[in-house]
Amino acid sequence: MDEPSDRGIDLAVLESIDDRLRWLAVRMIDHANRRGDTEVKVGGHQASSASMTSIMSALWFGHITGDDKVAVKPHAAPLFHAIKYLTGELDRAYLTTLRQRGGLQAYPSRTKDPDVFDFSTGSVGLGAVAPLFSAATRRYIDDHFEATPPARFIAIAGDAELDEGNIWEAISDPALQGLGNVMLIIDLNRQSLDRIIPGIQAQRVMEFFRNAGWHVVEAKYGTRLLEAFARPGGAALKRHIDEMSNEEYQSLFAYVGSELRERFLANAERDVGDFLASIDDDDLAPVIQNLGGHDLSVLIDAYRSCDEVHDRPSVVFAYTIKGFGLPLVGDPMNHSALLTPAQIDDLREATGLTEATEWDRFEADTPAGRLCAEVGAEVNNVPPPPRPRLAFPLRTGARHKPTTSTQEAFGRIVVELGKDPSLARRMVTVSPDVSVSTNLGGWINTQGVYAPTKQHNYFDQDRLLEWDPKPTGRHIELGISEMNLFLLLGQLGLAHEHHGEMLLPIGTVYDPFVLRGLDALIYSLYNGARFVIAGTPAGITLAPEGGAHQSTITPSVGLELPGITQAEPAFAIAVDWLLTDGLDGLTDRESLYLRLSTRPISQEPFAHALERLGEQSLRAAVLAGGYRLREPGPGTRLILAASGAVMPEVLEAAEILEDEGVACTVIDVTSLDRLYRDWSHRLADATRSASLPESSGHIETLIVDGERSAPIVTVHDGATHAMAWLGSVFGQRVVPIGVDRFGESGTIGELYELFGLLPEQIATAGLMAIDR
Ligand SMILES: Cc1ncc(C[n+]2csc(CCOP(=O)(O)OP(=O)(O)O)c2C)c(N)n1
Ligand SMILES: [Mg+2]
Repeated sequence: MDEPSDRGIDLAVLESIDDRLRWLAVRMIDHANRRGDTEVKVGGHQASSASMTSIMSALWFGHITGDDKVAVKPHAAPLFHAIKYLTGELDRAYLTTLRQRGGLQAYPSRTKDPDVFDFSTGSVGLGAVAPLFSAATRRYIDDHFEATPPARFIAIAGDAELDEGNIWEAISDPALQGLGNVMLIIDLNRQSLDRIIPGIQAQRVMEFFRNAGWHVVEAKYGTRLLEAFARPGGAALKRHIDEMSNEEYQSLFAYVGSELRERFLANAERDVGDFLASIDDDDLAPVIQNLGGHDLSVLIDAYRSCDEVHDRPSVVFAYTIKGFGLPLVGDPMNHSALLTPAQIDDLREATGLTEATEWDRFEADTPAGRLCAEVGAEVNNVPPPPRPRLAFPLRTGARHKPTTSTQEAFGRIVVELGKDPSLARRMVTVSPDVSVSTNLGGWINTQGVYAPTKQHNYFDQDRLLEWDPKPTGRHIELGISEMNLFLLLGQLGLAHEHHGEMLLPIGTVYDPFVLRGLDALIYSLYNGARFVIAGTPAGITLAPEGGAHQSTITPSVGLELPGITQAEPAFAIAVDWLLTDGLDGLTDRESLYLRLSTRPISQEPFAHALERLGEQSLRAAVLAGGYRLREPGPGTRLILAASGAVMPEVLEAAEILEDEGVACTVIDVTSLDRLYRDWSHRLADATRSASLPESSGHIETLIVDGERSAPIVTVHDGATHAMAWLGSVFGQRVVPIGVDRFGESGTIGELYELFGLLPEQIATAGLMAIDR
């Protein structure tokens, strides 16, 4: 193996880099755990890193080039940092900061690590397919903008990640087929966190990939094993290894020489022993334990074979052993195990290093040093320029019916935005089989459905919905997988950073099923992606649809998640302002989550507010989180604060109360999130500087002087908890009304009654709040 391979790659050089990477990753974790400056275990994964060192060295130093994007298995983060260090992107000082504040993150982070990962990973399964969604985004970009340079999209995942259903949802979606530039590499060490995976049935999993249209490659045996199999009688060795259980094969890694021979042959047929007689004791372990996933030339061949397949994604099953090259190799309990200081000393020595040189890079004028510099110059990340600012109107020209729903308004506004070609070219909608029922029909008819190749349309052209998929289309239809929705939105929402063109992605989803894709939503936000989602319809207001479709806790999800603003407007023009501003905010602010409803309500109260406050000031208030929809008459003060579809009941309750001599202010809370943040951030800042906050933020304009001791009734088609904090700002009593149980089928009236949302019930709650 010492001479340069015929591919122009010097395997000896690659192997020395491979050894150094394994050492650096293991030592970084060791160092983090021996600093002794934390009260909890620091952790880190030496065995998981060692399992895929060769996979990563072969990839970085023997395969990838400039524009390729790679997602790294969560537990291999230290290896990535070691690569970035050796190739010059990461400063040496960081090597001793793993899992430290301001240092290297425990798991790959696009946004927090100093050496930028293409994808964050951590929640297993999501990173394994994120590059697939990125490749789909690249294909979309190439079809709608000038073609980008060729790039490959690669994920390296642990084998236990394949337990996560989101992987199977992704690979089977028709929208994600045909992506020949995708390669998923599975670190098949047959071990997860707790155990050796019982009968992993690798073949069965491979069959799943084949059935989903993937090209499957196995890197099972290393060069030495393959050579042995090819010798006369070698077939017996192959048969014996193939028939052995995972557990038994793995247990052999603790042994060498005659003891290994004895254990290996314990249940073997005679011909296996006969064949092995030709191999010396010293040579036995390097042959029997020679897995493809630790053989650099086998791996590079496997990667290259994937490049030759252009019409579908590839998956490489690289057979490995957890802890390869370390004393804890193959131990079923090695997931969190750490080498002892003495074992570290041995490994340092075996790597040819001393305490003085242990963190060094290769000398620049050595073959390894030159290869590191070459790879660094080609693949290291250049920070992207800032996102462009686009010209958005303050409000679109969309016209709305006198009585309309926020969902209907949303559909019209999206169509209207699409009339400006400079916006339309960047807008892309996505829906998991609910585009029609979330009012994207108009957009689809004007902009078309996307498919990478034009599809034949067998149906008449004059139907209500034109479904004629073609490369110029701007709607991507997914199967019913909310995981796929949020993973795709996440990658579309990183198009600027990954592909050099900013997109304005808008996803629609039935509001309750935001929760079905929640981890993917969190994942995409954590990656720093920016997009808009319309959760619609929401709440018990979609009455007859029943409890399984009625969302209750989604407002809190939107409010509490970082990186996204939750908004729940009641009126059409407010939807327009929020959506237009939200898309503008994708340039330099954050994502937007609109919670919408199919309930048509009269737009008249809003028209009055518009007249009273003026467009400029009302728009600013709506964007800041709320406005005073109704001013009170004289009398005992009461505040009704509400969001969304319940507004007609709230306004009617105010009239009832006014008749009883209660002066009712009605606040339309358009974004609980903005209102809460404005207040709570000021509080946190004040606490930090130990001085009273000068203002409570926008809420001061909603609850004005003279009202700040009045009780508040909060009204929401959602769980009551989300709004209940409103009283804390000025110390007011709160009676929260909303939906704290699962819903059921019925009319809006029946269900509103069930949850105390009818005008009379709201009024009664108001009187109670005053009396108490
Ligand atoms: C969604 C999710 N569930 C659980 C975990 C905790 N966890 C981290 S790694 C792991 C096992 C990983 O096994 P594998 O993917 O085979 O990687 P290996 O350690 O073998 O390299 C588990 C259960 C997680 N990170 N994410
Ligand atoms: Mg594993």
